[in-house]
Amino acid sequence: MVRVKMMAAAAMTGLLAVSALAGCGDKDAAGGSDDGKLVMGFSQVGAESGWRTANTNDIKAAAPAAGIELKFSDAQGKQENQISAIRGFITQKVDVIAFSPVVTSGWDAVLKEAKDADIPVILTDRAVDSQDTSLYKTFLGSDFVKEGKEAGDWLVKDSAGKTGPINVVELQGTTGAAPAIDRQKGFADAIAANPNIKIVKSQTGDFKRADGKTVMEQFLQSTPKIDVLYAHNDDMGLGAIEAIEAAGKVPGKDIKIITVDAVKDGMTALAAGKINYIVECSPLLGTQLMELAKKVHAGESVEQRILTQETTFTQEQAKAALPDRKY
Ligand code: GYE
Repeated sequence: MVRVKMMAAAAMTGLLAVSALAGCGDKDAAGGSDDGKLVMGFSQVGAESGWRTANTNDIKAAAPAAGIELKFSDAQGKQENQISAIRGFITQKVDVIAFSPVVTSGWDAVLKEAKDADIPVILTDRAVDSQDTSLYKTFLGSDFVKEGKEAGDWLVKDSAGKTGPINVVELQGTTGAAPAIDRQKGFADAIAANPNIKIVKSQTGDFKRADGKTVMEQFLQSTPKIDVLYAHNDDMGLGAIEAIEAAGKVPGKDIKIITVDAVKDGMTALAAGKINYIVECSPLLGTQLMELAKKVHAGESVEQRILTQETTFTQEQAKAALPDRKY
Protein backbone atom coordinates (compact mmCIF):
# COMPACT_ATOMS: atom_id res chain seq x y z
CA MET A 1 0.00 0.00 0.00
CA VAL A 2 2.67 2.44 1.11
CA ARG A 3 4.70 1.37 -1.84
CA VAL A 4 1.89 2.10 -4.33
CA LYS A 5 1.55 5.60 -2.92
CA MET A 6 5.29 6.16 -3.07
CA MET A 7 5.42 4.98 -6.66
CA ALA A 8 2.58 7.30 -7.62
CA ALA A 9 4.35 10.19 -5.97
CA ALA A 10 7.58 9.32 -7.67
CA ALA A 11 5.87 9.10 -11.04
CA MET A 12 4.32 12.53 -10.52
CA THR A 13 7.63 14.17 -9.79
CA GLY A 14 9.24 12.35 -12.68
CA LEU A 15 11.61 10.47 -10.35
CA LEU A 16 10.50 7.09 -11.62
CA ALA A 17 11.52 7.95 -15.16
CA VAL A 18 14.92 9.08 -13.96
CA SER A 19 15.54 5.98 -11.86
CA ALA A 20 14.40 3.70 -14.69
CA LEU A 21 16.82 5.43 -17.02
CA ALA A 22 19.60 4.95 -14.50
CA GLY A 23 18.70 1.30 -14.43
CA CYS A 24 17.84 1.14 -10.75
CA GLY A 25 14.19 0.24 -11.19
CA ASP A 26 14.16 -2.45 -8.51
CA LYS A 27 16.18 -0.61 -5.95
CA ASP A 28 15.50 2.22 -3.57
CA ALA A 29 17.52 5.41 -3.77
CA ALA A 30 19.91 4.39 -0.98
CA GLY A 31 20.99 1.16 -2.68
CA GLY A 32 19.93 -2.39 -1.72
CA SER A 33 16.82 -4.14 -2.93
CA ASP A 34 13.25 -2.98 -2.27
CA ASP A 35 12.96 -5.41 0.59
CA GLY A 36 16.20 -4.28 2.20
CA LYS A 37 18.26 -7.25 1.04
CA LEU A 38 21.90 -6.82 0.13
CA VAL A 39 22.25 -7.09 -3.65
CA MET A 40 25.27 -8.83 -5.18
CA GLY A 41 26.15 -8.71 -8.86
CA PHE A 42 28.18 -11.78 -9.79
CA SER A 43 29.94 -12.24 -13.13
CA GLN A 44 30.82 -15.86 -13.76
CA VAL A 45 33.42 -17.05 -16.30
CA GLY A 46 31.11 -19.44 -18.14
CA ALA A 47 30.32 -23.14 -17.99
CA GLU A 48 33.59 -24.61 -19.28
CA SER A 49 33.98 -27.43 -16.77
CA GLY A 50 32.41 -29.56 -14.06
CA TRP A 51 34.24 -27.37 -11.54
CA ARG A 52 32.58 -24.26 -12.93
CA THR A 53 29.10 -25.83 -12.84
CA ALA A 54 29.61 -26.86 -9.21
CA ASN A 55 30.86 -23.34 -8.40
CA THR A 56 27.85 -21.71 -10.08
CA ASN A 57 25.40 -24.02 -8.29
CA ASP A 58 27.07 -23.36 -4.96
CA ILE A 59 26.97 -19.56 -5.37
CA LYS A 60 23.34 -19.64 -6.51
CA ALA A 61 22.38 -21.72 -3.46
CA ALA A 62 24.45 -19.73 -0.95
CA ALA A 63 22.96 -16.33 -1.85
CA PRO A 64 19.34 -16.98 -0.80
CA ALA A 65 20.55 -18.98 2.21
CA ALA A 66 22.42 -15.84 3.35
CA GLY A 67 19.48 -13.55 2.55
CA ILE A 68 21.33 -11.97 -0.38
CA GLU A 69 19.73 -11.07 -3.71
CA LEU A 70 21.98 -12.37 -6.49
CA LYS A 71 22.19 -10.90 -9.96
CA PHE A 72 24.05 -13.63 -11.83
CA SER A 73 25.63 -13.11 -15.23
CA ASP A 74 27.35 -15.79 -17.34
CA ALA A 75 30.15 -14.35 -19.53
CA GLN A 76 30.46 -17.42 -21.75
CA GLY A 77 34.23 -17.32 -21.44
CA LYS A 78 34.58 -13.76 -22.80
CA GLN A 79 36.28 -10.95 -20.92
CA GLU A 80 34.29 -8.28 -22.80
CA ASN A 81 31.07 -9.86 -21.51
CA GLN A 82 32.41 -9.72 -17.96
CA ILE A 83 33.36 -6.07 -18.35
CA SER A 84 29.92 -5.12 -19.62
CA ALA A 85 28.23 -7.19 -16.88
CA ILE A 86 30.28 -5.32 -14.26
CA ARG A 87 29.39 -1.98 -15.87
CA GLY A 88 25.73 -3.05 -15.76
CA PHE A 89 26.04 -3.84 -12.05
CA ILE A 90 27.54 -0.39 -11.45
CA THR A 91 24.63 1.25 -13.30
CA GLN A 92 22.18 -0.80 -11.25
CA LYS A 93 23.96 0.34 -8.08
CA VAL A 94 24.29 -3.14 -6.61
CA ASP A 95 25.76 -3.25 -3.11
CA VAL A 96 28.66 -5.60 -3.86
CA ILE A 97 30.24 -6.88 -7.08
CA ALA A 98 31.94 -10.28 -7.13
CA PHE A 99 33.50 -11.93 -10.15
CA SER A 100 35.79 -14.69 -11.29
CA PRO A 101 38.06 -13.03 -13.87
CA VAL A 102 38.49 -15.18 -16.96
CA VAL A 103 42.04 -13.87 -17.49
CA THR A 104 44.32 -11.93 -15.16
CA SER A 105 44.95 -8.75 -17.18
CA GLY A 106 42.84 -5.85 -18.44
CA TRP A 107 40.66 -5.06 -15.43
CA ASP A 108 42.01 -1.77 -14.09
CA ALA A 109 39.60 0.55 -15.92
CA VAL A 110 36.38 -1.22 -14.95
CA LEU A 111 37.57 -1.84 -11.38
CA LYS A 112 38.33 1.88 -11.10
CA GLU A 113 34.77 2.63 -12.24
CA ALA A 114 33.41 0.38 -9.47
CA LYS A 115 35.66 2.04 -6.92
CA ASP A 116 34.59 5.52 -8.04
CA ALA A 117 30.97 4.38 -7.64
CA ASP A 118 31.80 3.19 -4.09
CA ILE A 119 30.87 -0.40 -4.84
CA PRO A 120 33.19 -2.93 -3.17
CA VAL A 121 34.56 -5.71 -5.38
CA ILE A 122 35.41 -9.26 -4.28
CA LEU A 123 37.57 -11.44 -6.51
CA THR A 124 36.31 -14.99 -6.44
CA ASP A 125 38.35 -18.03 -7.50
CA ARG A 126 40.75 -16.27 -9.93
CA ALA A 127 43.17 -13.37 -9.51
CA VAL A 128 43.78 -10.18 -11.49
CA ASP A 129 47.23 -8.71 -12.15
CA SER A 130 46.27 -5.12 -11.20
CA GLN A 131 49.09 -3.41 -9.33
CA ASP A 132 46.62 -1.28 -7.39
CA THR A 133 45.23 -3.72 -4.84
CA SER A 134 42.83 -1.07 -3.50
CA LEU A 135 40.69 -1.84 -6.57
CA TYR A 136 39.26 -4.88 -4.76
CA LYS A 137 38.57 -5.72 -1.15
CA THR A 138 39.68 -9.32 -1.05
CA PHE A 139 40.48 -12.38 -3.14
CA LEU A 140 38.84 -15.65 -2.13
CA GLY A 141 40.16 -18.79 -3.81
CA SER A 142 42.77 -21.51 -4.06
CA ASP A 143 46.55 -21.34 -4.22
CA PHE A 144 47.05 -22.53 -7.80
CA VAL A 145 50.86 -22.51 -7.62
CA LYS A 146 50.63 -24.91 -4.68
CA GLU A 147 48.26 -27.12 -6.66
CA GLY A 148 50.74 -27.33 -9.54
CA LYS A 149 53.53 -28.03 -7.11
CA GLU A 150 51.61 -30.88 -5.50
CA ALA A 151 50.98 -32.39 -8.93
CA GLY A 152 54.72 -32.18 -9.71
CA ASP A 153 55.75 -33.51 -6.30
CA TRP A 154 53.65 -36.62 -6.86
CA LEU A 155 55.37 -37.25 -10.19
CA VAL A 156 58.83 -36.77 -8.68
CA LYS A 157 58.00 -39.34 -5.98
CA ASP A 158 56.42 -41.73 -8.46
CA SER A 159 59.52 -41.49 -10.66
CA ALA A 160 61.99 -42.10 -7.82
CA GLY A 161 64.69 -44.52 -8.89
CA LYS A 162 63.89 -44.19 -12.61
CA THR A 163 66.84 -42.75 -14.47
CA GLY A 164 65.55 -42.93 -18.06
CA PRO A 165 63.73 -40.01 -19.67
CA ILE A 166 60.14 -39.39 -18.52
CA ASN A 167 58.23 -37.49 -21.17
CA VAL A 168 55.39 -35.33 -19.90
CA VAL A 169 52.72 -33.65 -22.01
CA GLU A 170 50.80 -30.78 -20.44
CA LEU A 171 47.26 -29.62 -21.13
CA GLN A 172 47.09 -26.04 -19.98
CA GLY A 173 43.98 -24.19 -18.87
CA THR A 174 42.65 -21.05 -20.57
CA THR A 175 45.54 -18.93 -21.85
CA GLY A 176 46.14 -15.98 -19.52
CA ALA A 177 43.93 -17.36 -16.72
CA ALA A 178 45.42 -17.36 -13.22
CA PRO A 179 44.97 -21.13 -12.68
CA ALA A 180 46.69 -21.89 -16.01
CA ILE A 181 49.65 -19.60 -15.34
CA ASP A 182 50.09 -20.76 -11.74
CA ARG A 183 49.52 -24.49 -12.22
CA GLN A 184 52.11 -24.47 -14.98
CA LYS A 185 54.60 -22.66 -12.77
CA GLY A 186 54.08 -24.80 -9.66
CA PHE A 187 54.51 -28.01 -11.62
CA ALA A 188 57.60 -26.77 -13.49
CA ASP A 189 59.19 -25.70 -10.19
CA ALA A 190 58.50 -29.09 -8.60
CA ILE A 191 60.12 -31.12 -11.36
CA ALA A 192 63.00 -28.68 -12.01
CA ALA A 193 65.57 -30.62 -10.00
CA ASN A 194 64.88 -33.81 -12.00
CA PRO A 195 66.41 -33.38 -15.45
CA ASN A 196 65.07 -36.74 -16.65
CA ILE A 197 61.45 -35.48 -16.23
CA LYS A 198 60.80 -33.31 -19.29
CA ILE A 199 57.73 -31.42 -20.47
CA VAL A 200 57.89 -32.32 -24.15
CA LYS A 201 54.61 -30.67 -25.23
CA SER A 202 52.46 -28.03 -23.56
CA GLN A 203 49.35 -26.55 -25.10
CA THR A 204 46.04 -25.05 -23.99
CA GLY A 205 42.86 -27.12 -23.88
CA ASP A 206 40.89 -24.13 -22.51
CA PHE A 207 39.78 -26.14 -19.44
CA LYS A 208 37.29 -27.99 -21.69
CA ARG A 209 36.77 -31.70 -22.20
CA ALA A 210 36.39 -31.50 -26.00
CA ASP A 211 39.56 -29.42 -26.36
CA GLY A 212 41.45 -31.77 -24.05
CA LYS A 213 40.55 -34.62 -26.38
CA THR A 214 41.55 -32.81 -29.58
CA VAL A 215 44.87 -31.57 -28.23
CA MET A 216 45.71 -34.99 -26.78
CA GLU A 217 45.02 -36.54 -30.21
CA GLN A 218 47.61 -34.15 -31.66
CA PHE A 219 50.09 -34.94 -28.89
CA LEU A 220 49.69 -38.67 -29.53
CA GLN A 221 50.28 -38.21 -33.24
CA SER A 222 53.31 -35.97 -32.92
CA THR A 223 55.03 -37.55 -29.90
CA PRO A 224 55.95 -41.23 -30.08
CA LYS A 225 56.78 -41.66 -26.39
CA ILE A 226 54.44 -40.08 -23.86
CA ASP A 227 54.83 -41.32 -20.28
CA VAL A 228 52.77 -38.80 -18.35
CA LEU A 229 49.91 -36.37 -18.94
CA TYR A 230 49.54 -33.39 -16.62
CA ALA A 231 46.18 -31.70 -17.22
CA HIS A 232 45.32 -28.43 -15.46
CA ASN A 233 41.80 -29.73 -14.76
CA ASP A 234 39.81 -32.97 -14.65
CA ASP A 235 37.71 -32.16 -17.70
CA MET A 236 40.69 -31.88 -20.05
CA GLY A 237 42.11 -35.06 -18.53
CA LEU A 238 38.82 -36.85 -19.15
CA GLY A 239 38.77 -35.69 -22.79
CA ALA A 240 42.38 -36.85 -23.15
CA ILE A 241 41.46 -40.29 -21.75
CA GLU A 242 39.08 -40.73 -24.70
CA ALA A 243 41.91 -39.88 -27.12
CA ILE A 244 44.34 -42.22 -25.34
CA GLU A 245 41.89 -45.14 -25.42
CA ALA A 246 41.07 -44.45 -29.09
CA ALA A 247 44.81 -44.68 -29.79
CA GLY A 248 44.84 -48.16 -28.23
CA LYS A 249 46.69 -47.17 -25.06
CA VAL A 250 45.68 -47.71 -21.46
CA PRO A 251 45.18 -44.47 -19.46
CA GLY A 252 46.65 -44.70 -15.97
CA LYS A 253 49.09 -47.44 -17.09
CA ASP A 254 50.70 -46.73 -20.49
CA ILE A 255 50.30 -43.04 -19.81
CA LYS A 256 50.06 -41.85 -16.21
CA ILE A 257 47.64 -39.00 -15.65
CA ILE A 258 47.67 -36.21 -13.07
CA THR A 259 44.85 -33.64 -12.96
CA VAL A 260 43.49 -30.85 -10.74
CA ASP A 261 39.94 -30.25 -9.36
CA ALA A 262 38.58 -33.58 -8.02
CA VAL A 263 35.03 -33.20 -9.38
CA LYS A 264 32.91 -36.35 -9.35
CA ASP A 265 33.72 -37.41 -12.93
CA GLY A 266 37.42 -36.99 -12.25
CA MET A 267 37.21 -38.90 -8.98
CA THR A 268 35.29 -41.69 -10.74
CA ALA A 269 38.07 -42.04 -13.33
CA LEU A 270 40.68 -41.94 -10.55
CA ALA A 271 38.90 -44.68 -8.59
CA ALA A 272 38.68 -46.71 -11.83
CA GLY A 273 42.47 -46.46 -12.30
CA LYS A 274 42.34 -44.25 -15.40
CA ILE A 275 43.78 -41.23 -13.59
CA ASN A 276 46.68 -41.67 -11.14
CA TYR A 277 46.48 -38.60 -8.91
CA ILE A 278 44.22 -35.58 -8.46
CA VAL A 279 44.99 -32.36 -6.64
CA GLU A 280 41.78 -30.97 -5.19
CA CYS A 281 40.54 -27.45 -5.96
CA SER A 282 37.34 -26.62 -4.14
CA PRO A 283 34.53 -24.92 -6.08
CA LEU A 284 32.44 -24.51 -2.92
CA LEU A 285 33.12 -20.83 -2.38
CA GLY A 286 29.51 -19.64 -2.04
CA THR A 287 29.00 -19.49 1.73
CA GLN A 288 32.33 -17.76 2.36
CA LEU A 289 31.66 -15.33 -0.47
CA MET A 290 28.30 -14.30 0.99
CA GLU A 291 29.82 -13.78 4.45
CA LEU A 292 32.54 -11.62 2.93
CA ALA A 293 29.97 -9.61 0.98
CA LYS A 294 28.11 -8.79 4.20
CA LYS A 295 31.32 -7.74 5.90
CA VAL A 296 32.62 -5.49 3.13
CA HIS A 297 29.16 -3.95 2.75
CA ALA A 298 29.14 -3.18 6.46
CA GLY A 299 32.54 -1.51 6.07
CA GLU A 300 34.32 -4.16 8.15
CA SER A 301 37.88 -4.94 7.19
CA VAL A 302 38.61 -8.34 5.69
CA GLU A 303 41.84 -10.08 4.82
CA GLN A 304 43.20 -9.24 1.37
CA ARG A 305 43.70 -12.92 0.51
CA ILE A 306 41.55 -15.81 1.72
CA LEU A 307 42.71 -19.28 0.79
CA THR A 308 40.46 -22.31 0.48
CA GLN A 309 41.23 -25.60 2.19
CA GLU A 310 41.95 -28.51 -0.09
CA THR A 311 43.61 -31.90 -0.26
CA THR A 312 44.96 -34.45 -2.76
CA PHE A 313 43.66 -37.89 -3.80
CA THR A 314 45.31 -41.16 -4.74
CA GLN A 315 43.29 -43.92 -6.40
CA GLU A 316 42.60 -45.59 -3.05
CA GLN A 317 41.60 -42.31 -1.43
CA ALA A 318 39.25 -41.58 -4.34
CA LYS A 319 37.48 -44.93 -3.85
CA ALA A 320 36.89 -44.04 -0.21
CA ALA A 321 35.78 -40.44 -0.86
CA LEU A 322 33.59 -41.04 -3.90
CA PRO A 323 30.35 -42.17 -2.18
CA ASP A 324 30.13 -38.85 -0.30
CA ARG A 325 31.37 -36.60 -3.09
CA LYS A 326 28.77 -33.86 -3.56
CA TYR A 327 29.87 -32.44 -6.92
O1 GYE B 1 40.18 -25.64 -12.00
C1 GYE B 1 38.76 -25.38 -13.90
C2 GYE B 1 37.85 -24.27 -14.26
O2 GYE B 1 39.35 -21.25 -11.95
C3 GYE B 1 39.86 -22.91 -10.36
O3 GYE B 1 38.50 -23.11 -13.78
C4 GYE B 1 39.11 -22.56 -11.59
C5 GYE B 1 39.36 -23.47 -12.75
C6 GYE B 1 39.10 -24.94 -12.52
O4 GYE B 1 37.45 -24.24 -15.51
O5 GYE B 1 38.15 -26.62 -13.98
